[in-house]
Amino acid sequence: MSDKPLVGILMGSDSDYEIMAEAARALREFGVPFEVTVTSAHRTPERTSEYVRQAPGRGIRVLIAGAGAAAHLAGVVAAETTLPVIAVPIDATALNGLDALLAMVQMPAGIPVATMAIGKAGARNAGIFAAQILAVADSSLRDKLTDQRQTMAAGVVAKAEKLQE
Ligand code: RP5
Repeated sequence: MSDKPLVGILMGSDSDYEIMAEAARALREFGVPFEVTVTSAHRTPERTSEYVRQAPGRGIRVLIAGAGAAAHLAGVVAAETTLPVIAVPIDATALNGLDALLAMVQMPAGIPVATMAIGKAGARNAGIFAAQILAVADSSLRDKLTDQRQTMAAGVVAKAEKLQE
């Protein structure tokens, strides 16, 4: 796998980082190179647009976008590219992330985003899902994903057995 970033992790604010770090952690576990940037659909629309337009030329193959509140980032990103876009709703307001989830999941037909769960589980799954997309054309990455599933399953069995003690 190349050393150049294959996945771009975008977030609307640095306040999203604690959650979005889970996506980075998952990609690191699979050895997938990534980059992280803060860019907002509302506060920095031109920066967002420029990043997305340049991404394929720099080797980026998958984009992950995390945002809270009126979370238009993933949709705006998807509007600018045919790269796969994975959305992570962040719990940033009194609505506990439901606002972001609905904004991200209700894309109009024609501009899809793959919306994950709210918060850390969603961010981790975004990282794993990005790896799964890349694994379609990378058998060694596929093997790592299979190993991770087996490790996870073994962990569940070990915990179940411990409950029997
Ligand atoms: C969104 O607004 C960001 O993605 C963040 O989740 C939320 C709050 O941003 P800050 O006010 O903390 O910068 O655009």
